[in-house]
Amino acid sequence: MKRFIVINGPNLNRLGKREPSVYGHETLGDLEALLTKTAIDLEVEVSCMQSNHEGELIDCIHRSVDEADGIIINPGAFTHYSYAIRDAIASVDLPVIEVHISNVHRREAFRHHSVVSPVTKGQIVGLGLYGYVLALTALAKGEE
Ligand code: DHK
Repeated sequence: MKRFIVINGPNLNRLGKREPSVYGHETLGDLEALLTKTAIDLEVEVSCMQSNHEGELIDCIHRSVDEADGIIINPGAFTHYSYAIRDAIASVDLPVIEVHISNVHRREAFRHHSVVSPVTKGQIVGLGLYGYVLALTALAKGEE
């Protein structure tokens, strides 16, 4: 059975409490439950991690080489400036899909640029938690 890792970066543990007009009312637990249900429907395995620490996110990306067939990542604000996370993604030979809950292009200018996008398979923005469902579906049904 294919196995996928969902990695959420800084402040995403605050989902549900954090700026609900931007990120919605659902919690990280709600997201993980949604992805667990989606994985059952898709007949794949999913595991989720969240960290507020860049190095822990990088370690998880590295470990995924041995543990997963693909990665879904929302690097939070690291999206916009972490060359270290970008390089970690580039170092693993796995399909990686970048997800953002909000439509970053409608927000502050610093959110318009992602330094990780050039090393990902694709990017989904602005579709709320459903973006993760779409990413998991794409990886589960993809050829890679
Ligand atoms: C989440 C964050 O924490 C922000 O720093 C990004 C992203 C946007 C999101 O929409 O999921 O700018």
